[in-house]
Amino acid sequence: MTVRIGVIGTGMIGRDHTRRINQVLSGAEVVALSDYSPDAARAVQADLAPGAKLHDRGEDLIASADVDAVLVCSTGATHEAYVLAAIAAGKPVFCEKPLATTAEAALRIVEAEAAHGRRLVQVGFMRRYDAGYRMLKQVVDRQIGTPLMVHAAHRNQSVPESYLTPMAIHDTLIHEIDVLRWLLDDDYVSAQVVFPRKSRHAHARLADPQIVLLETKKGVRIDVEVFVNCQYGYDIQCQVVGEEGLANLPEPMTIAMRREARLQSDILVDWKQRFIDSYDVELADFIQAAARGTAAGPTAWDGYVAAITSDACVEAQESGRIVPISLPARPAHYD
Ligand code: ISE
Repeated sequence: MTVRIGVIGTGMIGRDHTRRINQVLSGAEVVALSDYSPDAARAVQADLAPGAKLHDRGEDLIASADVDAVLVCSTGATHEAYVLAAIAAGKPVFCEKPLATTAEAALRIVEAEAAHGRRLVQVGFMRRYDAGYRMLKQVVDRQIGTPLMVHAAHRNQSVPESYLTPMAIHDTLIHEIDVLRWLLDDDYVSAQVVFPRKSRHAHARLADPQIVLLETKKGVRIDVEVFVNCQYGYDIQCQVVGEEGLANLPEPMTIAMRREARLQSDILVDWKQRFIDSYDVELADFIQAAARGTAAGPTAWDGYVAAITSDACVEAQESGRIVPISLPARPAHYD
């Protein structure tokens, strides 16, 4: 069976996922496209999906009888409405992070999925599919004893003027929020944000870098440096310290060169390249599940927990306080 997919939002990642579905993966085809800029959708149609139908409104794409499953890659503020419409139509939906921009909105999605009675939502937390994080998880689960601390860093080379202080949480830290609770099989109980000396490369409305301190239910202490104008590249670090050992996330594969009296290797600059393989694996997982009329991987519940945690982190940014995080009980169907 070929899963007929409609993509809403054809900018950066929507374009890339269309390429992935039509040129890299098997089992699915992009048959419909929609973007608030019709020119952007038309360009993706011309370059990557000549057979796809263009829809002015995402809602019409979701309702279309030709579409079996939906990818929501539009701007975060539009996610809730599109995901709810897909659930109402009974269609599997892959939603890029964040699932929604507020915890209340994410909860509405969780409740709608529960009322529908079958899993339909996969959230685009692709790091869980990354080979490096999967290797790290095996070691953390079996070889370094009980985890005690995590030291992590999320560094972007630079960000545009439109990237503001809270986006360090909603847009950037959100990946660590998800992947670290998966890695540790734990949940968060508090968040604090401290601000080091500001980089001269950060614009006026962005505090950069930031250090986010998280505490988990099991007592693990986590520090994540978020530094989105680090200048030198896109760099993701993660070190877990356990009772009997320590484990690091592997560096991306690269050639070590000896040249002109220097030992050197390249560092990536584009975040889309860093996890390119995991995007392939996450979408393959979605396609397989969608062919069975359901969804796989990170759940709407994971999206909801990430939203609650993000909100706490933003409150911690603004208040300077340690903000408690409390979660309702996880509905049984997410176990
Ligand atoms: C972007 O949206 C991402 O998802 C990247 O992984 C992250 O590094 C970047 O900061 C975000 O803006």
